[in-house]
Amino acid sequence: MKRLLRPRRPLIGLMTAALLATPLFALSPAAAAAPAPALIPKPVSQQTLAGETFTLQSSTAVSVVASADERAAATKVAEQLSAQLRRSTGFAVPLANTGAIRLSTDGASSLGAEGYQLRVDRTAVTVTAATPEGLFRGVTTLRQLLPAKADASTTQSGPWTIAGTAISDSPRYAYRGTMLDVSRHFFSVAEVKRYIDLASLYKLNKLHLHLADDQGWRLQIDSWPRLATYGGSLEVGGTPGGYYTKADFAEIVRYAGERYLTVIPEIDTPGHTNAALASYADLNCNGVAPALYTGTNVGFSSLCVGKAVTYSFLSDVFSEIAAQTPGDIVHLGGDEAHSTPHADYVTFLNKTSTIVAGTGKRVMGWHEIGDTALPAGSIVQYWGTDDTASRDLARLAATKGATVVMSPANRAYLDMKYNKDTPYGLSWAGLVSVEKAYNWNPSTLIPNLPASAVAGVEAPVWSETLDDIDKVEFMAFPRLPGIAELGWSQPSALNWTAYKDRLAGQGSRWDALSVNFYRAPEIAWR
Ligand code: TNX
Repeated sequence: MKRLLRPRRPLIGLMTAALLATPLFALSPAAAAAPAPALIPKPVSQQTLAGETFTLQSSTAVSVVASADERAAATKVAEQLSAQLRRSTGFAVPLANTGAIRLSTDGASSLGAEGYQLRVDRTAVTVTAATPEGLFRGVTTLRQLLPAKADASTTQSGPWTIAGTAISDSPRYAYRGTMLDVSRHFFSVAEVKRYIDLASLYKLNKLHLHLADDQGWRLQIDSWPRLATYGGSLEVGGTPGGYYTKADFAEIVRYAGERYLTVIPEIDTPGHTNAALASYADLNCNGVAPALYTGTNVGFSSLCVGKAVTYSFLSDVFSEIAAQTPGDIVHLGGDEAHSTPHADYVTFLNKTSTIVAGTGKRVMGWHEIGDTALPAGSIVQYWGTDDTASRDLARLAATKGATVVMSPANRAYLDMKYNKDTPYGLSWAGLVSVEKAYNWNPSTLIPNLPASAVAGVEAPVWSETLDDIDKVEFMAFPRLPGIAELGWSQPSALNWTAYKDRLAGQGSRWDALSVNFYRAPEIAWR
C-alpha cells in the first residue's frame, strides 16, 4: 500500500514547467510511423490518420463543451484527465475555454450513453459523446493512446506524442462488472479505491461488493449495530477484520461514481450468514448464536426461514442499504444454501426478493434463485462450470423474464489459480489461464439461452486466500482486462492471438501504475 501514500508533486514544480514555452503542436516523424496503439477493450472502429500526430506540450490545455446540466460532471472528467497528465508530464494542463484537448457532450448521440468518438490530429485531441459518462469512456481510451509513462504517478520526460486516429466506439453489453469479496478478507477504503481505479481503466461499469458472508459482515447497519461491530470483527484466518461505516461506504460509492462504476451491494442470504447469526442469537432457529467463523468452508449456515424476525431483520437491512445505493440494483446472494431445505429456500427467496423489490431496487442473485419467483427486472448471475444444472437455472430465469450476467467460474472467477504454481487462489473450478478467461463468448456460452437475455459479464474476486490488494491485483491482472473486453467489444473483434499482442502492450502501463500483475509467460510483455 506504500504507493498510495506517495507524496504529491509540489505545485511549484508545475508552474516552472508551464513557463517553458513550447509551440502548441509539433510533428514527430518517429511517432507517425508507430503502429496503432494496443487498445483494450478494442474499439468498434479505429482508423489511422496517416501523417498526423499530436504532441502534448507544456502549454496544452483542456476545454469542456457541455450543456448547463452536464457541465459539472463533464468538467469533473476533464479535471481527472488533467490531474493525471499533470502528475506524469509535469505540465500544468489547465482547464481553459479553448484547449487543444477538447471534451464535448455536444454530439455522438447515436452512440448511446457510454459511446464516444475520439479524434487525434495535428491540431487537437477531441472526445465527443452524448453524456459525461461517454466522455469518461473516451478519456480511458485517450489514456491508452498516450505513452505508458503518462499513467505514472511521478514526473516523467516526454515526448508525449499520440499517433493520429479516428475512433468511434460503444459497448456490446450494458453490464460489465467485477466483484470484490470484502467479507472473507476485509479491504480498506483505500484498497477498494485502488481496485476501482484499475477497473475503470478498462471501461467496467459495475462494482459488485460482496459485503456479508460467514466470515464477516462489513457494512454498518444502524438498526442492527452488532452486525458490523461484532460480526465484522474478524476475517479468514482469525486476523482482525473491519467494516465500512456509512461514511466509508458513501465515500466508496462516490469515488466509484466519479469513475462511472455503479456499486452493487450484496448481502448474501439465506446461506453464507454465520456472521449475522453470530451477532444476534434471535436470528437462529434455536435461539443460540454460533461462534464467529474464520475458516473457508461454505454451505453450513442458514437464516431461520420460519421466524418472523428473519424478515423484519432483512427489511431493515435492505432498506438501509438501498437508501445508500444510488444504483438501481441490490444483490441478495442466494448461492450454496446447502443447509436450507429446498422448499424453505424457495419460501425464503420469494419473501426476500419481494423485500428487496419493495425498496425500489432491481433484485440480483446467484443463479440458484432462477428456481424462485423473480420480481420484474431481476438479474440472475450465472456462476456455473458448464454443468447442466446451473445452465438449466439460468435458462429457467430467462423464461421468467430475468436477464443473466455471465460469471462462469471456470472462466471468469479471478480467484482461480492461473496454473498449479500460482501462489494463492483456489482451483475448485479448474485452473484459469489468461487465454481461458478470454476465449469464450458470453452470448453463446449457455446453449439455448437467448442472446437477448444476456445482460453482460462480471469477474468476481473471492478473497479466501487474498488478504491484501496486491494479491487481488495479481489475480485480476492480466485476466480482468480480458473479461472487460468480452463485455465491451464486438464479437467479431474477439480473437485470442490479436488480443494477446494488445495485452502485451499493457505491461508497461501496469509498471507505470505499479500494478502487481502476473507476468504470464505466454504473453510477450513489452
Ligand atoms: C463459490 S460462487 C462461492 C463463494 C466462494 C467461491 C470461491 C458462489 C456464488 N459462491 O462462496 O467464495 O466459490 O471460489
